Amino acid sequence: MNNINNIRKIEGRLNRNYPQTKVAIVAARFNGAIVENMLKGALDIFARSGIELKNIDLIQVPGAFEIPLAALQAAKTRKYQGIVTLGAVIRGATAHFEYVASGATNGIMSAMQQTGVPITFGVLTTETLEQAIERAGSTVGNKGAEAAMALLEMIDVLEQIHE
Ligand code: INI
Repeated sequence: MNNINNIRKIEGRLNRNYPQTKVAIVAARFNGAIVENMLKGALDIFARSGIELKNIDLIQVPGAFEIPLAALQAAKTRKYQGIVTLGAVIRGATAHFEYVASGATNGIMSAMQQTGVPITFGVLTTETLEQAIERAGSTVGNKGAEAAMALLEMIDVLEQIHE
């Protein structure tokens, strides 16, 4: 009988450190107070995972719509093992919510697929400012921290796939 325990299993390890890993954070300035809280969450995860500050580049762009281009160009340099994107698109605040939100989402996915560099999605898309605040470190977690954790997991998974 085949034993599932004999299968080589690849998944992100929670107990490893990332002292050599270089990452970029692409953050939108639009809704800056929200994004700043997500940035704090992401930096906290990186610090706890042994990523050194000198190995983190923060790339700031005007809004979520500009995130994909900056992420794509950063990925193309091959300097980073992974990229976190941070932004907040709030429906209440804009008539062109759908365009900005879907432009950011599709563009980030496309940048990742074009380059093979993991890029995680820390872009909030919410109905209201209150929902954004809740997800940026108050009552419903911190989407920036989640995106940083997902990035570390993907970096580890990709390293193991290539081993
Ligand atoms: N950018 C955001 O990051 N969040 C928003 O909620 C938003 N709104 O409301 O419009 C927003 N707009 C700016 C957009 O991302 C571009 O910077 C702008 O259109 C210039 O290209």
